[in-house]
Amino acid sequence: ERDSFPKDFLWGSASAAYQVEGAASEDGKGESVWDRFVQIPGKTFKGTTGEVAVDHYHRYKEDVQLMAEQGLKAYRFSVAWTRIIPDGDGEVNEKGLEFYDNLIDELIEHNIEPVLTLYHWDIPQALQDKYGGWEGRQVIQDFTRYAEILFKRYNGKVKYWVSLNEQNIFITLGYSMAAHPPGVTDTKRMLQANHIASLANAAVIKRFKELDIRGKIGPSFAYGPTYAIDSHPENQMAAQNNEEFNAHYWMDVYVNGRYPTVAWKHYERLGIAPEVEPGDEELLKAGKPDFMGLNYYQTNTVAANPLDGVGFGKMNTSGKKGTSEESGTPGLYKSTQNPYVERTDWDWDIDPTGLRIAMRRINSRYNLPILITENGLGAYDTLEEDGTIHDTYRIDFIKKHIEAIQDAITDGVDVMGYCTWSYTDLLSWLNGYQKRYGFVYVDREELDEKELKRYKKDSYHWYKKVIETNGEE
Ligand code: BGP
Repeated sequence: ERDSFPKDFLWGSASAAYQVEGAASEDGKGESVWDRFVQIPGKTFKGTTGEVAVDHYHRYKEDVQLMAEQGLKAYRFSVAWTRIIPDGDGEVNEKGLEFYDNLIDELIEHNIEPVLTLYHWDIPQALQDKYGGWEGRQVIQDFTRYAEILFKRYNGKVKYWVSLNEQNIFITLGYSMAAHPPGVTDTKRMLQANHIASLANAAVIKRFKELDIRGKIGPSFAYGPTYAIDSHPENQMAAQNNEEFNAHYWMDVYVNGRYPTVAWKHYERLGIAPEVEPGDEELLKAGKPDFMGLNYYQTNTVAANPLDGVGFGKMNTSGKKGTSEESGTPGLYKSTQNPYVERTDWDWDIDPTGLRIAMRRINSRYNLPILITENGLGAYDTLEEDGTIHDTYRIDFIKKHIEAIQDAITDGVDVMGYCTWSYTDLLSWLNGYQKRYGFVYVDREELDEKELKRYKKDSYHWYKKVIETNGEE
């Protein structure tokens, strides 16, 4: 017998500005690092960009209408910094704010709780040029100023705020595989940029408290538990390493304001630990989040990796099963294939139990409520002639993950809500538009006429029932 979901559970869904909005240079919007990065040949799948995306900027009313009809309780979206302050630190662009005023009002009018993400990877290009973006300490002030504008404007309207989305992903992919902007491969710079991003994260949370904003704030962290391939002690050690270096290294800082000892000593030994200045630790400690936002997609399975072993390997961004390569950190761990789970066409392990484990670990190590800010299945969908999409695989995926959440609730974990990734189909940063996540199908074939017609998938109707029955469907 499982416990029921709390009465006020937030059944939601999510998106991010660059992935849905389009209107990349409309109404005074400035250029972000992603607007620039996608222009570099070979960086994204077949050169896809978010210039038009799914045109949410012009169709937000239609999209909110679909949400309302479905009974959605919460919608997580991000604000594009470059709409609000086009060059990052200069004039405020009223036109950009108006878009979010309208979106938020529309949501509230339809009883949908807005969940606002301050930063989903699109730092202004001007700040990248000026001081290296996340590598410049000035970003702490500039990001706080931007956040403060939104805090004050939407105080009382928006009750749930996400500070940084997946700091671990935008930093590691940006500085260790050159896969995200700024397209660098340099571990020392990565750790330094990361430290500054942590300070910026803490600074906005601290400001939120000082301003006494009515609501809750926390980061969204990409976490999937690590398994060892078997019980060999060295493989167990590899799994422990992966947890320390890829999870505690961030979450410990968010919650306790300090780096985990093992990873810190390791980086110090290599001479690449970040430069901590006086006052940093105090700031980190002052920025404790109200909840942990959890983005969960998959678990990792690892084995020991010798000092001359594999480094970063190729990711599968083509959607051709089995094309990802082994990857790891020499001396610490390397990825291996879990023989017990199925994988998606992009080689992501499908593992609902991993979500329950993730939630229990966060609960016992950090003792914070959890808001699941992303979870979903990227897949190929087929639009039938009659306008239906039979995505039973997605229903199956989400259903099992909801059960895992209910198990975690039964275990005693405090969960505020569940946002699926994503609401409509949208741009997958590196995988183009063919990797679909939405409840709502967007037909990009008709891009020429800028039709971008929306169709309800089977999962749309199914999730409606989940919401109606508070998760008992
Ligand atoms: C998360 C991001 C999202 C989204 C999702 C799916 O890391 O926060 O923005 O993109 O992953 O990933 P992908 O698009 O690579 O399939």
